[in-house]
Amino acid sequence: MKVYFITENEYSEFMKIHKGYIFRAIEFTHSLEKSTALLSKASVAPLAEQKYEIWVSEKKVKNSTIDEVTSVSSGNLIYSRFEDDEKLNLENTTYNLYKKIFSILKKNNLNLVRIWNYVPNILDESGTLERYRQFNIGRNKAWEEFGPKDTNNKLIIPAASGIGALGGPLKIGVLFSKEKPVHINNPRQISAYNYSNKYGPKPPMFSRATYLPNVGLFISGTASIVGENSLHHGDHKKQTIETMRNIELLISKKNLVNYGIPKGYSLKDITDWRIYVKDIYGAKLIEKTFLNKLKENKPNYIFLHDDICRDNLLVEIEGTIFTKS
Ligand code: 3EB
Repeated sequence: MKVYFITENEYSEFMKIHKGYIFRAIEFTHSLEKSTALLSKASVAPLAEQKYEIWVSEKKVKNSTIDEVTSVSSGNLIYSRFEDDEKLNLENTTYNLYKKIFSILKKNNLNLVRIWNYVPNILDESGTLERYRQFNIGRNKAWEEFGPKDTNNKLIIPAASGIGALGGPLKIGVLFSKEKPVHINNPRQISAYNYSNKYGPKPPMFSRATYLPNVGLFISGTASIVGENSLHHGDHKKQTIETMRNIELLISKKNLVNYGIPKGYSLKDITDWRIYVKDIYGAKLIEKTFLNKLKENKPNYIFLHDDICRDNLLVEIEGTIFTKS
């Protein structure tokens, strides 16, 4: 798999060239439209000319509908998209979408690799509870009731991102695999599913990364959090450095060896990045700090403007290391 970030001008030619091999195509847009069969629309504003993220597979892909859910498969991997308008409330919508995810997971004997949650108006607290917290209650409830469990009866929790969207339906993208992945946490950070109730009545359900042998390492949305607390309030530069430090340790040999993974990685191994920036005025400094850290290695990244799930977080960074077997 290879991930490309492309501009409006390049889009139609690119799709023509790679026809039949497109595993995942996302447009980051100000619009609130529903996704179409071949193009996911994330209502997240692009900050640079690159506004499409396209995953191109080496093998021909198969487009299908699994239980009315738009899905694509390529070898060991399956990607499915779930979206729904909020009929009752966000908690209930989240619960129902996750219930559906778990039913497909079990029926088709799949594993969870990585999840992207696009939560409309994530920080809004005009209702009973901040919307990210409502989302977490629904997600947690579905997980407790229907989530996958290991042989010790412990919940299996994959990598994820939980980010804001400008509006529209709740959208969830799920990467499944036929082979068993390994879910990884970070010794600098409390596992998100063990966060205290300081951050909401129910914790967010995700691990810090997921490793899928012969495919790659999927790094969750990572922020300037150490332990469970946000560090460097108001400081774009320091939050970026702290975030990169978290990723560095997460993917290092020192951490991965505890999960039976034969080697470690460094930041330059990350094949594609997403950077979410809360304030446009902080974008230049965040980008400079990010590029500085990678030195001579020119990263493949997309730069997005988005609310992050805690008001004091100014930047969130995620990435993937696609390995060749
Ligand atoms: C954090 O570390 C930052 O709710 O699925 C990162 C990745 C974050 C995933 C999610 C939230 C989620 O807590 C926020």
